[in-house]
Amino acid sequence: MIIMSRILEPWLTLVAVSLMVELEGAIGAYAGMMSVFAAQTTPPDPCYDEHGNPRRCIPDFVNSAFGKEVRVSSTCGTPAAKYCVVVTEKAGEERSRSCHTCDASDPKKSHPPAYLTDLNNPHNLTCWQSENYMQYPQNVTLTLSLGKKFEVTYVSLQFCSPRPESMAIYKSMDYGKSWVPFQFYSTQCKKMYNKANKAAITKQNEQEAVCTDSHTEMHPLSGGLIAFSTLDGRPSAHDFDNSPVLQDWVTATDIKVIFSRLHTFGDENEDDSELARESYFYAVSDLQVGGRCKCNGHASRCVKDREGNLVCECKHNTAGPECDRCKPFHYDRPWQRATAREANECVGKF
Ligand SMILES: [Ca+2]
Repeated sequence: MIIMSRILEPWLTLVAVSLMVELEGAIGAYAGMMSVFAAQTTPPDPCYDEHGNPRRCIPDFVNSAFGKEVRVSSTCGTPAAKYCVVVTEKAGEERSRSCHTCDASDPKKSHPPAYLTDLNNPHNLTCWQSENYMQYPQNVTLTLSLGKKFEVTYVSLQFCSPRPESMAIYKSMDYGKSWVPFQFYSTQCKKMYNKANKAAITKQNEQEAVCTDSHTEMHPLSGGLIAFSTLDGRPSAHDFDNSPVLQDWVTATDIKVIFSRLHTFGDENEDDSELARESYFYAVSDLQVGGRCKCNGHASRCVKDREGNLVCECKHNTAGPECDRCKPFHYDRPWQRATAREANECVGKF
């Protein structure tokens, strides 16, 4: 035993030393990581300059739809149903269809609404899909609540099916009580939405939705995109700071997309209409709502409050979910939105 321990001792010492070195290395790395975290959690406050003077600050640009629940009026798979995808369509050639099953009870064959706002991996697209042949005058509706007011820059949809022949994007500013149109897409704007195709936007109608026949072609049969840019073509966009009309136009608490009419090859009324109708549905791999949490220039981020609601982390002596008023005892001048030049902080005498 004594001999054994003498032989073991140096070895044990060696193990102990190397363990110490490893531990120290780990602690060093850990300390390094901690200082990185510290630097991340306490950066200089973007709402104040280096002299402590207030300045405009805005939350990061995000896809505010990501991970949020979308309420959908029609989803395939309850009960399980066959659907077909047109796989070849060349001039003069027969269309060929590849058929599959949508089954909500089988994770490998389901196409739930959660697939609209999950992580968008281009190599492994996950698609929400409607029931077959929800054709006009039936429509299919997607409704998304952002949880608070956002300033929306764009709304985009990436399709797994052909893009719709007619669809509309609406927004709400009062959590879904009332809706106003954002944009219409249709090959027949006048007939479907009573709007002229590609009407000009002037300073007088900057808050009006436009209809366009762009991006309404049936092709590509999969992978097509619809991207609505809220400020595109609106005259005051370059002077957004001084345009209450456009500030209002881009503000939304909820987004609704209504698919009104499916593109078809015109074969759904033929003898084998059953098979044809199984080829027509809406399918979307990604719904994005790009924008910033609306804080009127008085907060650099939004956080969850005690009730779990998303709210601005207000600075400049402001308060309210959108920093849209002065906090108590700071009413010495009226509340104002911050601009690039002026923070317009609330002030009070003490
Ligand atoms: Ca997806």
